[in-house]
Amino acid sequence: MYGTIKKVAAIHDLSGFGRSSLTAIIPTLSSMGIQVCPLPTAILSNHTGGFETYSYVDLTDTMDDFIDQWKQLDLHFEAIYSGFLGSTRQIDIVSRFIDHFGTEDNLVVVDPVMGDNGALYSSFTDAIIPEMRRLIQKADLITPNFTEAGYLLDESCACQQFDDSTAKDWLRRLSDFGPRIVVITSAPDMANPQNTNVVAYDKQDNTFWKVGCRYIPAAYPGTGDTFTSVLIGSLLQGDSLPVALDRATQFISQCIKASYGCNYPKRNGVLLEKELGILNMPVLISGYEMM
Ligand code: PXL
Repeated sequence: MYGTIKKVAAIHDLSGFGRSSLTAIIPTLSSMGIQVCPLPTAILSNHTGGFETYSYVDLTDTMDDFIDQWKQLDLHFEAIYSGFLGSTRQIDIVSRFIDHFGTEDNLVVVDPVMGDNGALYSSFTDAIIPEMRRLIQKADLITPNFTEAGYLLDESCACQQFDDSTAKDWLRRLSDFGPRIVVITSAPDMANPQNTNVVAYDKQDNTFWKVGCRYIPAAYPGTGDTFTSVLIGSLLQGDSLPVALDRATQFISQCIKASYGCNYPKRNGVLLEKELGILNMPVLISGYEMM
């Protein structure tokens, strides 16, 4: 009889240096007892955030063959998780992947990776935005950061105007694209500018959640990938949405604090390997709120 390890199909790039995408996702989910099956979208020497140059091998042409093999193997995944996509053609491939491997019971997660801190990543043009709007229709759960949420909704919002009612409006409108659960990360906290929030909406239960943490003035590439990995791992372990949000937020805060405290270079990503053990400790819920 087979073991009972759950599997996640992870459709992301592999960046050799910098702890983003697959090099963050594989260790994080593996530490949580979940098997990652990577479907690579591109191979880079290093990620694109904070390095002047990078080498890039696009894998679009290899993906269909790869997927055909998985179809022949009749694989089943408890979750499908897509992130950084190297070309708009890849969006169609992921969309068809979801049509084939998505079921009533598994969790389809799309992280609409496009940008951060108010701008698109250097490898994208505006053409990615309507394509990503199309892809999120197929997801059960999406995890845009504040910048990506703004692009998806065609909204530019000054941080001082992002109050709870605006957050709820954005979450609802994003769920109108299709996903049952919407999570926005790095949302500004109007009441406490020294904090940042993760806000979330579960359309089926009609519940809104907020988890706050202290803002640290440092952006490390790959933290979105690690956050979403912990969120998925926690949900697959059977946690509720607010507990999963709480665990993911606490873990990322811990990674950022450990890295910031020793002045670790931002572009190297967070000191993930030092912190992974935390994911196996008893869960202490620190403070999610209903919004
Ligand atoms: O973590 C997001 C990400 C994924 N993949 C590549 C990136 C980035 C962010 O910079 O450059 C290649």
